[in-house]
Amino acid sequence: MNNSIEKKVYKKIREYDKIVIARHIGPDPDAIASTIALRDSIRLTFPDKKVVAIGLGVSKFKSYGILDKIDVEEYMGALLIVLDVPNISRVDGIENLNYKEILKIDHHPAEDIKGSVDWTDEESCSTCQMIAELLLKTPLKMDTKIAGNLYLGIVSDSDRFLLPYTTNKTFLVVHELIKKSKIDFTSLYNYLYDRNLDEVRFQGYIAENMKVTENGLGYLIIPSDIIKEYRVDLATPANLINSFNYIREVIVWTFITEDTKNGVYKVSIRSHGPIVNQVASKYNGGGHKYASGARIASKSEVDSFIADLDKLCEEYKRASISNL
Ligand SMILES: [Mn+2]
Repeated sequence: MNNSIEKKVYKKIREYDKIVIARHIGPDPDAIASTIALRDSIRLTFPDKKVVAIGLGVSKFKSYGILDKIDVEEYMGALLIVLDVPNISRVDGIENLNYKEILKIDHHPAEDIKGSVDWTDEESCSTCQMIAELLLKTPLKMDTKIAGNLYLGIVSDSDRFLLPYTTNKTFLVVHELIKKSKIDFTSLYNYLYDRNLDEVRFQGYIAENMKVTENGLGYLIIPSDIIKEYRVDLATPANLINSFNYIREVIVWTFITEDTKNGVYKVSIRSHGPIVNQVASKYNGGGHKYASGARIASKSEVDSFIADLDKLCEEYKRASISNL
């Protein structure tokens, strides 16, 4: 493994007796699976180390494993491993933690977190792909549960190998993962794709009500009453957004969900062409070039956000026509 980044990560992990692993707020399967897989691998490899994976638990993700509650006193001076998030303000659960240094592993474009060991790979489809590489290339151990978690994180973040971040390396890593762990991967899909009828009906509501501009922006503002009426939760629109891919009339699409409790609009954005993360960062968000999120404080800002995205679509359309 020479002096590879994986080796540097491994050495840093080996150096510490106390390790806290954290990820972004509002976690997705990649964030949850990567933290739990790395924690379990460190526990398996170094039984004497104290290692925890923190952040608010999400009940529908409990099949990946249970997150830890910590006593911050006990983890004073620990190594903080930050996964799947580039900005410190979005790391879940580290407010009172007195850590010594940060080790960062992430596939988002770099922002303010700078790890003393910093592995940022924008080419990677998921953080789970990076953790799988780490486990395959270093003495860190893997069992069936760990491999299954990593597989699901990769499948989820790449949207079943559909998104452009899926590369030959993704398939190589998945091949090695399955070969080494012998996971029965088809039986795992139920954990990702199981859903109730309320959610399917809510997907129908979105399809019925999404507005599409002549520039190809699909958008929908979802009032909190509708969330209640369909018995889904505030995270559901974001979970459904990839299902609206491959609609001929739509090049960028966004769901804006009213969160009355926190007084914000939670926004998810996907794109087929225009790069959307700059618009997202203008509205207190960020993310990938073609998959971003934001949090908007007021209805008037929501309107200007929609106008900005529509302009982006218009420019994109004009540029594609002049390239013909
Ligand atoms: Mn991710």
